[in-house]
This record gives sequence, structure tokens and C-alpha cells, in this order.
Amino acid sequence: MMNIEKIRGDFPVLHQELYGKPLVYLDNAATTQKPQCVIDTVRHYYEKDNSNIHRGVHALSERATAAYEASRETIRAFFNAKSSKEVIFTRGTTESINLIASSWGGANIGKGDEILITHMEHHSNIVPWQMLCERTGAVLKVIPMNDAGELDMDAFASLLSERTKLLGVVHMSNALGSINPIETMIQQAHVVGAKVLVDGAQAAAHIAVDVQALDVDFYVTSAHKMYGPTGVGVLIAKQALLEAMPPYQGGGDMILMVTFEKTQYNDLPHKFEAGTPNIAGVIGFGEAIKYIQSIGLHAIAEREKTLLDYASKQAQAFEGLKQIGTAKEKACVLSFVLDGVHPHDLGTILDREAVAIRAGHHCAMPVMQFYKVPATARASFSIYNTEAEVDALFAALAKARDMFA
Ligand code: 7TS
Repeated sequence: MMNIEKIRGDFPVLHQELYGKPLVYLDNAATTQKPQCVIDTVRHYYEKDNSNIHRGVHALSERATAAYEASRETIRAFFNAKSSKEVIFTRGTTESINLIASSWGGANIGKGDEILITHMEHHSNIVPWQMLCERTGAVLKVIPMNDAGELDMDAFASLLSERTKLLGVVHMSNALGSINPIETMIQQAHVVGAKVLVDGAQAAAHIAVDVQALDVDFYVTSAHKMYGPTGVGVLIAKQALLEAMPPYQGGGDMILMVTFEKTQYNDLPHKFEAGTPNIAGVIGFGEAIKYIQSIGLHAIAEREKTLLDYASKQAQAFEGLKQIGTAKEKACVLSFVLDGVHPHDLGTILDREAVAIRAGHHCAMPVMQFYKVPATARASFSIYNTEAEVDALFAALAKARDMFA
């Protein structure tokens, strides 16, 4: 049994009141809260080790570099990447995908090639591909989904062809909670020779990922949705692909030798980390991963499933509430609309009850278009949430419904 009270004790931000009521934080899909160990690690870096990395010969720079590279190793092991050369630090999921679209896409995508994505992608796995298609004359194709928010796997199979150069698929949808069958999809895409990018922004804090077992070409995620700092994330990719890709940005750290005539690029992973990175963020990211490991992803997934089931039962019984996203395989996200109440009004009313949820299109406008709603209200759960907080959510929803009745 997980000790939720002890876990809650690790997160200082949870222990506050808003409008005289205890904070109920249910916006974890947007960003999770940070445990004390991550806050302390970032603080320790700035208080004791602050220095630039990979350059100085002095003690602080050596300590900062060691901590930065130790983080890379922690993250490599967490995702079971073959080598730390395959672990590239970025600003987050969005930058990771833009890096792939720009560097790999620029070198490998041409007129008439097809890029296949799903109907439930976050904008950050749509727009970079549209931009690439505009530049190259490639074609963007979309795998449809059903009313539950599950991908149409027959349609997927028939969309695949030798023209398909890349499949981009979200591991877990932020707007619906659906978990996609990425293992099968990767296998099928590889049969036609396509590369596969999995957007793990939501999944990585909830589902164990083994990039070698999956044989995934690119896996991307953000630290801030995994109890880590904002502004840092990772791109994990097969070494051979990264070796063959041109640099994404030019500048310091990504070079071995520069003359005005020619520049020789640095080895992996540094070739893709131009400029001073988010050193404190990367070090904090490593600590966040250790925090997850200290609880265990399987225990986390099990606990979150219990909480989602508890919330889903109340949602089903709640008059006037329609759930958006009822996939058989889903996690942590309860997206819904309430008869007669705009999701934004709902968000505001709930805020006054100290219940923090997200209302909007969740950067997944095509999902809203599919369900013909302008927006949804979304409660998303994490390991520190409790059944009592779910009850508080539904009590606040009942208040909102009564106000608009
Ligand atoms: N992909 C998915 C599936 C996401 O949920 C998000 C962020 C991103 C990509 C982008 O991640 P970033 O760290 O680069 O911004 N999703 C959300 C959300 O659901 N509410 O706020 C941000």
C-alpha cells in the first residue's frame, strides 16, 4: 500500500489554502508539482555548484558537469536507452519534436512523402509537421479515432504505405487520457520502412517505457510533467539516426573545431546541444527521475488507476456530465463537459472552491472539433491526489451545476 500522506509531505506547494479552503490540485497533465528533493537539488546547484559545463577546468565547473552528465545517465537508464549518446537534452517535448522535424525531416522528407499522425495529437506534434510539409511538399495524413477516443487500427493499417516516412503518435493523449498501442504501431510502421516518433509528454510519468524493447526511433518527453523543472526535456533517439542527422542549431558546445572555412561538429550527444543548456533544470530532471524510481512506476500506475476509477464512477453518476474520452486503455485524465455550463465558467467556479482544473482546448483543437465542443474541463491526477480531493471536485461541480440550473 502506498503511503499517500507521506508522498503529499514531499510536495510543499500542496500545503496551502486558497480562498480559505485547502488547495486541490488537479491540473497535473499541464504540469506536476515538484517534490522537495527536486527543489533542494536545483537550489544546491545554484548555491554551491553554479558554473558553466563542459568548459571550465575549475572545481565548480567540474562538479556542475559531473552532475549534468550524471543526470543524463539516470535518464538513459530510466528509459533503457542503449547509450548516453542517444539522450539529448532539449527545452521539452515541443523542442524535441521541432528538432526532429527540422533536422531529420529536413534531410529525409521530400515531395510526395507522407507523414502520418493521429487525430489526438497535441499541437506540438501537428504544427512542426505541417511546417515541414509546407517546406518540402510532403503530405500530412491523419489516423482517425472512434467516439471513445481510440485509434482506428484498421484505418491505420490502410494508411501505411511505402510513401509513409514517419509515424508520429502520442503515447497518452493529454485531452482524452487514451493510451495508444504504440508497440503494435511501431512494428507495423517499421514493416513499410517508416520511422516512428512517440510523444511521451503525458505517458512518461505514468507508464514504464523501454525504448529498446519498443524499438522506437524517437521518444520525447518533458521534465515538468514528471515532477521535474520546467524548460527542460529530452529526445531519445537511435544513435545511427542521430549520427546521420545534421545539427539542429549551431553554436557553442556542438563543435569540435571551428574555422571560417569549415566547422567540425561535436560527437553525440553534444552535437545537438548548442549553447549553454538549462543546467539546473537537467540536474533537477535527474533528481525527479530518482524520485519516481523511489516510488516505482508500477506502484504509481496502479495507484493512479484506482483514483481514475474512483473519479470515473462519480462522473458516470453525475447528472448532465458527459465524459470526453472513454478509451478502454486510459490513465489519469478525466475530460468532460457539463450541460449548460461553459468549461471556462466551470474552471472559474471551481477555482473559487480551491479546485484547480484546466478548461480549454488543451492544445488539441482537432480533438475538440471531433467531439464538436469548444473546450472541455479536465481534471488530471497524480500520485499525491486523494479520494477526498476527487470528492471535493464533484462537490464543487455540483455547486456549479446548481448555480446554472
Ligand atoms: N505533447 C503532449 C501530449 C502534451 O500533453 C504536451 C503538453 C506537449 C506535447 C507539449 O509539452 P511541452 O512541455 O513542450 O509544453 N500538454 C499540456 C497540457 O495538456 N496542458 O498544458 C500543457
